[in-house]
Amino acid sequence: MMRILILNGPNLNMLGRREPDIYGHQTLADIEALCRDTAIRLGQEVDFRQSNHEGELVTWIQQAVEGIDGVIINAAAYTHTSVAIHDALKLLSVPVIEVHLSNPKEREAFRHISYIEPLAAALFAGEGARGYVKALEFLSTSQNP
Ligand code: CA2
Repeated sequence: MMRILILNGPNLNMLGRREPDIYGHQTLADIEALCRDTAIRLGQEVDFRQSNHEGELVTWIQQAVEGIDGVIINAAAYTHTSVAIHDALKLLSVPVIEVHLSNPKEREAFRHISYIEPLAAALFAGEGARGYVKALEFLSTSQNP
């Protein structure tokens, strides 16, 4: 069974409470449930996590060097700032998929740079929670082309 680590960065624990026009009405718990349902359909196992702390995300990525077959990451604001997360992702030999609920490239200029994109096998942005589903489907297909 394919084991997928799904990482979520700062403030995503606040989803559904503010800015629904940008991020939708779903909470992070709703997105986790959607990912778990999708993973069951695809025969995957998911470890779904969120942190507001850059170092904690780095540690989780380091731990994924063993025992994980793919990483899906919405690093939130750290997408646009974190060399540390970029460096940690470089340690991985499994596919990394970047996901965003909104499309950062259509927003403020400071969101146009992603430190994750150069390392990502695929990027799903601007489709809300559906992006997480697409990322799981992408990993499923990449394992069994
Ligand atoms: O669109 C995305 O998924 C983002 O990763 C979300 C980040 C943002 O910094 C990225 O540029 C794009 C922000 C997540 C903040 O989530 C909130 C949720 C509720 C209320 C306020 C912020």
